[in-house]
This record gives sequence, C-alpha cells and structure tokens, in this order.
Amino acid sequence: MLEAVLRKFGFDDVTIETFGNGLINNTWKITTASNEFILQKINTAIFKTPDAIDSNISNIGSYLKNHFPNYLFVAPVISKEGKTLLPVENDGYYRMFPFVKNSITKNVLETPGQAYEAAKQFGMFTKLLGGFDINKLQVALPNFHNLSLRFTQFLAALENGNQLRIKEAAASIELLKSFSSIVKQYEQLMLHPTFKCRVTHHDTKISNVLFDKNDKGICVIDLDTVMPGHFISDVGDMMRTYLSPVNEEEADFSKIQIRKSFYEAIVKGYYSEMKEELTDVEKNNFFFAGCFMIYMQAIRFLTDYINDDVYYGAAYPTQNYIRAQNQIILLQKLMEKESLLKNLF
Ligand code: GN1
Ligand code: MG
Repeated sequence: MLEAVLRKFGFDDVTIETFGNGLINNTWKITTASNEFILQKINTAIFKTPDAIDSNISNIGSYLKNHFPNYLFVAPVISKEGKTLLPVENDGYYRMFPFVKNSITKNVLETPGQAYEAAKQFGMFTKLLGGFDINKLQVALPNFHNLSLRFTQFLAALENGNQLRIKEAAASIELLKSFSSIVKQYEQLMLHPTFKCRVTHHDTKISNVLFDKNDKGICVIDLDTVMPGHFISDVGDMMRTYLSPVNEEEADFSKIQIRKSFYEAIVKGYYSEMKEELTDVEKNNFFFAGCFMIYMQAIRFLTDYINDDVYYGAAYPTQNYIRAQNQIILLQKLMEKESLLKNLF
C-alpha cells in the first residue's frame, strides 16, 4: 500500500521505516537515493475532515511565505497530480513532508535550554500568525480543548461506561471530581473579553519542534491541530510534557517531578516572543495553563479507560488508567508548587 502512495509522489526505490511516537497518526521515514521524507497516514477515525487540515496548512504556509519569507515553513510535498493530500480507497489519506536537512527531533527533553527554545518556537508561531485571519482556519477537531465538554464526557462515561473499570478507578474518579474548580476557572476565563482567541498549535510536545545540532529551535511541525484557540493550550501542554523528567507512560509514579528550571525556561522562552501580545488576564493565568492542560489530559485518559480505550487504544489493558493516574499526580505536584512558581515572575 505504501509503495502505491509513494509512486504517486514519483518514488520507486526507497527505504521505509516507522518513525516517531505519536498516538494518533501513522508516520514513516522515507529515504530515497538523495533525500529523506516523512510520510503520514491520517487517522480518519479522529481527523474526520483531512481536507480541512490540508487547507489550513496551505493557507498558513502561504501567509508565512508572503509575510515572513525567512521563517522555515515545512510545506507538504506535491504529488505528480499536483496534490498534497492523497486519498487511497479503503485505506485512508496520506501526505508527505520533506525531512528538513540537518534537523533533529527529540522525544525526550534533556535541558532547560531546549525547553526555552521550544517555548520560543511555539510563541513565535502564534506571534507571526497574529495578522492571519483566524476565520480562514477550519476547525479540524471541534471542541478539542473544550474542558467543559471533556468534563461532561467524563461524567457521561461514569453513567454508561465499563462498570468494572469504574469500580477499579474509583479513587482516581473522586480525585478528578475534587479538582472540578479548574473547569469553573476555565469557564470564567472563556467569558473574559481579553482572554484572546489566537492561532494555536494545540500539540506542543517536544517532538513537534525541529532543532539544529546546537540545540537551537528551527521551527514547529505537526500542524494538524492548528485551530483558533487560547494560549493556555500551548503553554499548558508544554508544562504537561516538559516539567517532569518522565512522561505520561511512566508507571513508577515516584519518578514524576516538577522541575523549577524547566518552568522558568518555558516562561522565558514563550515571553521572548509573546510578552507584548499577552493581555494582563492572560499573564495572570500563565500558571493556570498547566493545571488546565494536565487536568484535561487526565480526564481524557480516564474517560477513555472507562470507555474501553476507544480513542487512544491500549498496548496493555490498564495503559490509559496508568496514564490517567500519572497525570493526576503530575497535577497534584504542580499545584503543590503554585506559590513557588508564581513568585518567580
Ligand atoms: C495525542 O498523537 P499525539 O501524541 O500527537 C492527542 C493529544 C494528546 C496526546 C497525549 C488529536 O497526540 O491531544 O495530548 O495524544 N491528539 C489528539 O499523548 O487527540
Ligand atoms: Mg500530534
């Protein structure tokens, strides 16, 4: 199947390896005699309108090319028929990107300097697109970071989901309910006139930043979830994925920690681009971004566990339950450090 897709891009003799660690799409690295590429199959169970993604990437690309020609925008490869999105019957949708020469992607964050660079790159992305007409963006995943809806879906799962799993996860369920003031705070912010809607990446994990060999950020990638949104999504997911030395898969919860130097790096990196753009209400909710995203991710993992893993799937039976517990502990540890971290800035 992949060979047929590759032929449409004019490739015959290539090596194909699986690539990366995304939970949703399938990704391969393609090596030809002279170049490298990234091929992806879009998971249409989740991204139901691949055309929307394709058009967003194309519109953003044109805007950046016209207004900021020096910004490295990784545009999709055009097929022999002139397309950037290739439907394959009874299979799915494919697209390909050039692998940026000499770029490095990281699955694990090692230093605060890397966190600074990543936060700067995501901040820069939103800032450069400050003049882009947000109404031109199609919403590929409606309500993706709508915490109120995620909470409602969690409550619905408690009504209709797997009873055995609900019993097993009782303690985690109670903990998540006990943090529901986060939903209230989110709802109040959404009503605030200066809590702004901006072009938001919505997936700011470290592997979505390209680095050079000196650990300097080059640009951001994976624009599938770029939609109108709020800065708490991007900054919050940085906190969720950069602050702790271990990620959401870690089952030894004693390894979960909040590293102050990485928090500082996120603030400084993001502010190096966005300080003048953010309103006071937004700045006052910088710390809240982490609570919002970690709480939402804990809810999403636990909801999925209770719904028999329909969304994320599971490599072993309790994977989503472990992930949810991991995120609850991360949230608790972050909240313990609230005054320490808030007093830094
Ligand atoms: C999914 O596929 P990946 O890893 O980029 C998910 C994110 C979650 C993340 C948790 C479309 O992202 O929202 O934060 O898993 N993406 C979608 O690891 O649901
Ligand atoms: Mg992604």
